[in-house]
Order: sequence, then C-alpha cells, then structure tokens
Amino acid sequence: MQTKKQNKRLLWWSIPLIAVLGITLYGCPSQQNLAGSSDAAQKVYVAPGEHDEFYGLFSGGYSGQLTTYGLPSGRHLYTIPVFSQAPVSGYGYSEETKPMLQTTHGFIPWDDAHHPELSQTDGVPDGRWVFINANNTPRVARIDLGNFQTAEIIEIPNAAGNHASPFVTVNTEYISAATRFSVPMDENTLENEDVAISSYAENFKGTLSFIKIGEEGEMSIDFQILVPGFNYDLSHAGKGPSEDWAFFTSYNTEEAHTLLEVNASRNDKDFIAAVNWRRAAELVANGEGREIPAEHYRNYIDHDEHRAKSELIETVTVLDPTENPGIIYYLPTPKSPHGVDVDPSGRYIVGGGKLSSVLPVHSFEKMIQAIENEDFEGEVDGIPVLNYDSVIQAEVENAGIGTLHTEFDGNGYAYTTAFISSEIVKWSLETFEVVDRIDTYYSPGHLMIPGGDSRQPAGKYLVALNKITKDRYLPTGPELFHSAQLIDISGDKMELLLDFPTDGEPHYAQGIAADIVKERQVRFYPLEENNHPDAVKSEADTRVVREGNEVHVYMTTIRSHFAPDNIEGIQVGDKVYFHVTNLEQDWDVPHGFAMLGAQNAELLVMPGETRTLTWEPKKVGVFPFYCTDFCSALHQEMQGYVRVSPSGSDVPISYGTGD
Ligand code: RUQ
Ligand code: CUA
Repeated sequence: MQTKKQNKRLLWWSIPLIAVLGITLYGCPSQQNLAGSSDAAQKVYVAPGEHDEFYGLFSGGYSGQLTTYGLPSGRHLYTIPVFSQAPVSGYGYSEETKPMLQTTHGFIPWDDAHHPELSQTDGVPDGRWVFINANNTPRVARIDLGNFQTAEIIEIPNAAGNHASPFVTVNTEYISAATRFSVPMDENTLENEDVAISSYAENFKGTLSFIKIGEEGEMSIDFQILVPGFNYDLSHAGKGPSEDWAFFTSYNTEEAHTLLEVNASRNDKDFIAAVNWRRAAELVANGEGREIPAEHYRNYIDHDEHRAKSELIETVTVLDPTENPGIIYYLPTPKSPHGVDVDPSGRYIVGGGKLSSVLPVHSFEKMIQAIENEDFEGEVDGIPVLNYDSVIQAEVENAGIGTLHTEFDGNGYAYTTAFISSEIVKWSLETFEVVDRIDTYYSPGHLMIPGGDSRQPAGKYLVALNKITKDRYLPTGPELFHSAQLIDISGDKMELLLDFPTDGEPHYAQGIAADIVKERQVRFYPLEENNHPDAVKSEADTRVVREGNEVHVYMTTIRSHFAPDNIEGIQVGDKVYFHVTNLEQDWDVPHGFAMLGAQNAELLVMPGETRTLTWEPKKVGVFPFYCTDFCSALHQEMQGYVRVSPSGSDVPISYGTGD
C-alpha cells in the first residue's frame, strides 16, 4: 500500500526519524480519492453570482506574494503583490512601487513569503490588515485589506531567515519576528562578522524582534532580544491568561553548523522559548536595553501622494536576557519542534513534535507555577530552562508522524498536521486523546481553520495545505502546483469536500468571514485626493516636458484613449518617464500602459491613480504604446505612437491628441 510518493518521503525524512525513534510507518493514505459523501459538492457549491462565506488569504511561498481564495468554493479571487515584482500590475516596476522593495542590500525583487497573519482586536481577527514575512531577506509586510495592496514593508536587521514571523499579539500591539538562522554577531554592535563558520558555537547568535504596530498600522522595531545561536522556527502569541507572552520554537540547540539533518537532531529535547513581551516592552519603555546601530529600511505608501517612500532607520534597541532576567524562559520540548500553537483559551501551548513520537502540550498555568517556584532544570546563556515534567500538561499519543502545525475549532478540539503519515489528526483538549483522523493528499505542512489561531475560531472548515501533489490533478510536467484541501469539521467525523491547486507554496493561510472584509472595499481613488506630484487631473493639463536628456510625459487615460497619443522629439539616449493618471472614477476600470521595448513591465493604473513607467529607447523609429486592459468595446483603439529620432536630432518636442 505504499505509494511512490511515500517512498520518496521515506528517503529524505523518515529514515533518520525511524532510526531515531524506532517506530514504523502507519496510516498511509491510499492513492484513491476518499472524498466525498454524496453531498460534498453541495457543501462547496457557490452559485454563479453568489459570494463565498470566507476569504482565505494564502501565502505564496516562493512566489513572494499572497493569494486570495473564496471558501468554500476554492475560487482564486486575487493575487496581492508583496515581496516580488509583479509584471501583471507593474508592482515593483513602476516608479511609485519600486521603493517598496528597497533594502539595505539594495533593491530586492523577490522573496519567500510564508505566514500571513491577520490583525486582531481582543484576540479576534478584525479584517484591518494582514501581515506576512519575507524569509530570505528578513522583512515583514503589512497589507491593507481595504484595497488588498501592500501598504508597508519593514526590514529586520540582525536577523537571517525571518521565519518565526509575523505573529500578532491579541490587540496587534506587536508582531514577533525571530531569526531562523543564527549568524555571527559582534558582541557590542551585533554586526555580522567575517569569522570561520566552524566558530559557530562561540560566535553565532540569534535575535527575537518585536515590531510595534501603530494606530494606522505603521511598523517600527521596538526591541530585539538577544538569544543563543539556535534556529528559531515558529511563533505564536498567547491569549487570555497568556496574552502577555509569546512563544517561539527552536531547534538546533546542538548549535551544529553542518549537516543539520543529522547533527541538529541529536538532542532529545529542544526548546520553546516563552517570552514575556509585556515585561520586555516595559523595560524598554523605562530605558533598559542598549541602542545599537542597525540600519534598516521602512517602506510605506504615502497615502496622500499614492506612492511608496523609503526611510532609512539607523538603530534598534537590544535587550540582553542575562541583564534583564524574567523576560524569557525555556520549555524543553521534544524533538526539533516546528510549529507552536496556543489554544483559544490561552491555557495550552502545543509544540509541533516534528521528530517526536508524541505531541507535547504545555500548560501555561504550570509554566507560571514553575517560574514562581524556580523549578529549573538548568540554564542556557543565562536563560532558565524549566523542568519538563513540571510544565507538560499532556503528551498526545498516536498523533501521526512528523507533526507540524495545530489549529483549533473553538469547540474543544485541536487539529494537527502530520507530514510523514499524510493526515490530519483531531484530538480533544480535555482528554488529550485522538478522536478522529483523515488522510490528506499529500504531506500537509500548515493547516488553517478561519480564526483557528485566534480566540474565536469559526470551526466549520479546515484547509490542509499540502506540499506534494503528484496525481491529484491533470499533470503539468515536472512542476505541479501545491494543493489545498477543504475539510468539513462541523461534525464528529472530518469529511474531505474539495481539493484545489494553489499558487507558489502556500505555507500558512488565514481565513476570515467575508462580511468583515467586503464592506470595507475601496472601489476607486477619488481624483481630487490624488496629490501625486506628477498627476494630471484633466486632458487640458497633459504635456511633454524635456529636462536635459530626461523627458516627462504627463498623460491621462479615459475610455478609450490616451492624451496625448502622438509624441515626437524623443531621442535615443533619453530617459522617458510616462506619468499616467487614470481619470476614470468608476469601479473596476483600470487602464494599462505598455511601451514597445520598455525593459520593465506594463503599468496597470487604477481609477484615480498615477503610475510612472520609465523607458530608455535604444533604436530610432516610431514605436506604439497601447492599453493592456480590455476596458471598453474600443479598447483596441486605445493606442498611441512615440517618434524616436537619433541623439542630437533637431526634431522638437511636440505632442497632441485628436488633430
Ligand atoms: S512553515 S509548512 Cu514557514 Cu511550517 Cu511552511
Ligand atoms: Cu484602456 Cu483598454
């Protein structure tokens, strides 16, 4: 009953696991589709013209974007460009959006985005913003759910591989963001250093960052906590009784620097770091901590000018736990834990026991007791390690192999993904016993229940986000989209309803009732509020201006023409800026702009907005431009020409429409 795919998985993960734990595989799903009682189709059917009940916000993984689906239908609604350039809209290509991708490493057109996280009020998703991390060049983005656009990106200094990120505290006071990779850090400045990699154990350190969120969502790094040179994997803030705390999994407490697959799997237990963020924040507010140089960019949309701006911030404040006891404790957790999830009551902290035969559940109450009793089994770099037996509430048995992530239904049950045994396991938060399991196709990473990491889950659907697709859909060559599987969790038995391909690699996702988000949608931008310095508000103001070898074309669009549509006097060697303002004041009427030979992408200009495309003509001739978005019956007529003369030519600048 073992399939090819499972053999592949056996090769790369199960062998060390089995060697270590001496367990055998069980619960392999068969290849056949078990979906569906006869009413599965009924349950996911959203009639034409009807809307879905939930928005699903899925990370794009290595696409660097965030994708939006309707649930339960699985309809792909929209892709939000975040960390990667998006030729489809000109995001990251237009002059207005390029600053969003600015970093201290220069302009970065790509990243690996893992974990979307909705803003919360009182521990419940509120539909204002969704945050998402960039793993590769550490950053966190904030997306405004009023217009589904990236509003801000902040870079995280003293970090490498921003994976345990971005998880919100109950009132979105902070977002946590921990480094995945530790890196060498100068003792005083924390600057990355030129040292031998073999000096890992002495020189490498990690940081846990806390990003403060302002009233309007503005992000700033309030402080970083210096931690030992482990790998930090995931995070979640507490809620209810535990709301002042945030929890981070770590692995590689062995501090290995090569062949981690083996060398970081030696210790029986690694740690969940429990951080009292409230206390740390108070310390920082009272002047504790050290301000050190740490250049990082904050890029944000200037809402007045409708364009992104970059600001370089020069320092951060760092807290050293050895000088500030009481801000961090370690909960020993078997064995290279991955996810860390806090149940809706805030009482239990579940570690994803990636290489463990049991799923460990810590008790927050016991943790506080142990801290008060100084019930420590040791310390690491001045951080107390709590006694495992004193803090553990339960070890869930038989929870599958390769358990990664857990979400909750709000009805007393938890659901955990098991990567190796390819299943989702439902267990009780009262008895800590498994009550149901369902096969997934195949190898789930994260799972998502709308609100499932909050105080108020909507325990109706669960989405499994699977890493391996194989035979699920029509084959598309060597690469297949990852799959999402929608499971009904409203009854005693989980039931597979639907299976749909996703874009990129949807690590994590968030879901929210559609009503919360859909009422707040921007339909167009009022022209009179467009204070972009290069905007033109009427065709009468359109013009072409030469400034040395720069030429600025101030252009408008309205169904179905450009003004101006014929431009002469451009020369090879010029740098031409097309500042295109879309005069439409109506929902869903963008115009596009594409110029033959432009070495970037199109512009897609929303009603009332201004976008700028830069073009450096290389050849003499007459070149067309046109609208790329089918905007009216006469869309094909929406075009124009630019005449390019040799450098130094005496053809004067001239332009016009309709003569
Ligand atoms: S991680 S499953 Cu960022 Cu678990 Cu992907
Ligand atoms: Cu404007 Cu097509």
